[in-house]
Amino acid sequence: MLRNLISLTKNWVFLIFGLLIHSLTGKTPQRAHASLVLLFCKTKGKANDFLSLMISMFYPPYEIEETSGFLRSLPIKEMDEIQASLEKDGYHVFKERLTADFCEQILQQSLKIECLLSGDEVTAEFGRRKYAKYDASNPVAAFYIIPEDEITDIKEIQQLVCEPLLIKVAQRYLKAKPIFSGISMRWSPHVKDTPDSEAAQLYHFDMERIKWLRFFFYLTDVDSDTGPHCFIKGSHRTGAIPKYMLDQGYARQSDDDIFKEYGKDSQIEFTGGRGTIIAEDSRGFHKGKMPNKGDRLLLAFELSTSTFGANKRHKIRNVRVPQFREFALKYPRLYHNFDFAQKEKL
Ligand SMILES: O=C(O)CCC(=O)C(=O)O
Ligand SMILES: [Fe+2]
Repeated sequence: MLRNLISLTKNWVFLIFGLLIHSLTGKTPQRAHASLVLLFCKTKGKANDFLSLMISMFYPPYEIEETSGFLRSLPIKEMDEIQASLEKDGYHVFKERLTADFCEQILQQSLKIECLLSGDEVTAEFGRRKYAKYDASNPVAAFYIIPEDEITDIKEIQQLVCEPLLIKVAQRYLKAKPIFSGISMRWSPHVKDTPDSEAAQLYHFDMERIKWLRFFFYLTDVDSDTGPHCFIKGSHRTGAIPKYMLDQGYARQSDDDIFKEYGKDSQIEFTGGRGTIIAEDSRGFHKGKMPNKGDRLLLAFELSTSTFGANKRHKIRNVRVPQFREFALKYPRLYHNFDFAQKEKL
């Protein structure tokens, strides 16, 4: 009991000190990020709720009038429904999709880029970093990670990071000004018959930020065999993860343990055609199901209330979309985690 209290106090001190350093330098000391994870686990999420309430007082949502996106702007009733399902279930699948052409443009560019090979075997085998272009006819790794600076240089991706609908949905959920972070794009081919831990094919919760809403975009058709993203309904809520699981910290969980705890019915397997957009509070349990055949190209990013946590900034080498430039001037906090190249300084 006393040991617990001492540990809690110590971690709050590290966290508050880290927040101070972060506000001065933009960087989070590793120890402070570790304290965020530990306090999430010890308080079943209450620490994050408290911190995000504080942040939302300092950074209340933007007034965003624009309806200039390529996704339809939604009536207030529909926005309320999305908000309610995010709060209750932790996810929302949008009725609107990216067009096939939009997805194809991104996919084609992903094939030209040298990806970082990843996966349990790759990590063990190569040790050092290894890069290769994705070749669907001969995949050699469970995970092909497209380097982040290449992703942010793609025109269509820049269109997505100034898409008013996504920003509006996120800031309603966060109750604060959102910041784009955690941009990733990965090919997950079928290469083996056991789920890959490195490739996020086992259940886990994310904890890179204090509060965030993560968006997933399917750039290929995804059915039950080609690696759908999966989520445990309601597991994002405060108190929803049992103590014995939280006591393991940031650990991966087996399907069996997850189903024992939540029941198999609480698992949502998001199947959907290319262009499907999912919003999810990924502090709840989620994974990418191991593909049994074919492959999946997934784009993801989150909108967070603060960049405190993982020190992962994004570079913008070229601004390719006029609305992106406009938004960067008008809503600077959205791009607080982006470093614009000198020639693109706004
Ligand atoms: O590949 C997936 O569907 C899961 C990805 C994931 O865990 C994440 O983006 O946080
Ligand atoms: Fe994750």
